[in-house]
Amino acid sequence: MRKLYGRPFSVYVRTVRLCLEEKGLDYELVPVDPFEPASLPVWYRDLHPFGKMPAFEDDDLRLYESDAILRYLEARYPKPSLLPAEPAALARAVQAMRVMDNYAYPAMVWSIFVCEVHDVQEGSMPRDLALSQSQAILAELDRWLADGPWLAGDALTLADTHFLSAIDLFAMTDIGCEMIDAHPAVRAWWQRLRTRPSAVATAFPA
Ligand SMILES: N[C@@H](CCC(=O)N[C@@H](CS)C(=O)NCC(=O)O)C(=O)O
Repeated sequence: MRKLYGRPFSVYVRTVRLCLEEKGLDYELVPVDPFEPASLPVWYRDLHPFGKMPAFEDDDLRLYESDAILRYLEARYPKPSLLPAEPAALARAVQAMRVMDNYAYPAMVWSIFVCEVHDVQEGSMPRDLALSQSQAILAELDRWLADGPWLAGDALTLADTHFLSAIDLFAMTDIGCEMIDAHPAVRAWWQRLRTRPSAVATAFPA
């Protein structure tokens, strides 16, 4: 039986859940919360030596790092395919996923969403910088969406599902909503994505 360890509010747990749901794969979500280190069972260090979420098991295979888990799922359960075969589209998908990790996650999630919604004083960067990074990210999404309805072209890929949570959380702030509204192609893509059964099934808890 596949087991995914983590909590439903985590961006990186959700990216794996979205992949599992899109591929129609059953799994058990085992609740461990690295944000409450005292609650972490001792055995969790065997699954994730760095104490983050998610960790994943498929029979005897144990993995951590969401990208490794996603690559495994894509290779082991190739239907439906969630990464393009064509080299340029594959590169675009991978590039979009790294833009989410390296720019959207720190700016949109940790510096705008967390500070505004959880009333945290200091994000991972100053607010002005986070807003200009967010603006650059939305402009890139717009540019990519000029080539097709999904971030890497004609078909939904892991790039779309990986990006969804950052936009969902950013949109929970007034400024995020305003900025998304100023990018109609991004708003339409987000609407298409967030209403998919996989997105509804893994929506962040209220
Ligand atoms: N690069 C890791 C990132 C995992 C990550 O940062 N997880 C966050 C939750 S979304 C976490 O466990 N944070 C707990 C902490 O930093 O103490 C991956 O892709 O799996």
